[in-house]
Amino acid sequence: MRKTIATPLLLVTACSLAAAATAQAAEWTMATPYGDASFHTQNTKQFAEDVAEATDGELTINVHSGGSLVAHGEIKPSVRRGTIEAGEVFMSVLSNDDPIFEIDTLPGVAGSYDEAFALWEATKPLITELFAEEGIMPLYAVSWPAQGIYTADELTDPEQFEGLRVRAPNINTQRFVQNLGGNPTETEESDIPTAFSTGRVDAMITSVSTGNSMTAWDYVDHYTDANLWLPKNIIFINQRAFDRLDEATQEAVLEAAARAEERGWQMSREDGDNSAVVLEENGITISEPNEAVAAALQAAGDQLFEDWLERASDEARQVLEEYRAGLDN
Ligand code: PCA
Repeated sequence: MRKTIATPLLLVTACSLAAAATAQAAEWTMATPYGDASFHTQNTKQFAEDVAEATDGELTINVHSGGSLVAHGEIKPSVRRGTIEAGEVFMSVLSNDDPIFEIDTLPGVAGSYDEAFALWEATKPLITELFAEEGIMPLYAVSWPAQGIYTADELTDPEQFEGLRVRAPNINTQRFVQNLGGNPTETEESDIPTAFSTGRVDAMITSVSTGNSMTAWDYVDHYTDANLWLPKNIIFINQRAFDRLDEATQEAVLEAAARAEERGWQMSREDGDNSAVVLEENGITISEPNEAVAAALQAAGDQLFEDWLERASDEARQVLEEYRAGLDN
């Protein structure tokens, strides 16, 4: 008799304790368009693990990779609405919001990791401001290795660009291809194999890392290491979701983000070196552009830059000037 009374009481106590605990603990959903083979996704998953560990499970971030939950173009709107709490995108896909977001896909602005990082530092305040207007907070950004051109044959003559169907990851790269006389198609990273195998594209612009994770050797034989630019992924969260966390948890998120940024840039360098080796091992030849090709890339890049200057806001142009002045010092 006693037993039957005691059991429900115990259950009630256990349930209310559990309820109290879950009222405290938060669970976030995070979406990234990149697959698990990408060092970016590995870094992002490590970030989520670091947060869970530092907060003792007070905040769990579930990372959905490869565009499995939210399509690339919907990630930022979803974070803005609060449908999901966190997201990662290729920063330059936000160029319709403001040209500042595509500053890292312009040739001649930042051609090394150090410069790319300086550019991120210089642009971060303006980007933070623009995000804040939408209730979004940037956490960190990580560069991809430099972008180059994958083709079936070695690029030796700018004429080869004529009508070449080139896969590009954003609008700015499409413009660049057009300036070269080619025929661009915007394709998500995860769609690269289909784009080649269905004959939609003959070439692509991306990094050695993406060439490696998308097994470029199945479709092309050559990589022109043109060092076009070093574009970034940006990782951001919904401001209200952040404000709902207690102070210690907020701090843990920011600390883990700072570590993820540092680790990510290092991973990018290492993955770039390693991927170049893997590409060659799988039969891709890598070379630098010859003089004629370099001149064509330069002209197409100059045009791209001029057009950007016209689109950019005064603030964005000023940020660029400050960044350049900082490099000279
Ligand atoms: N990989 C991604 C973005 C830049 C890169 O190197 C892509 O090609 O989609």
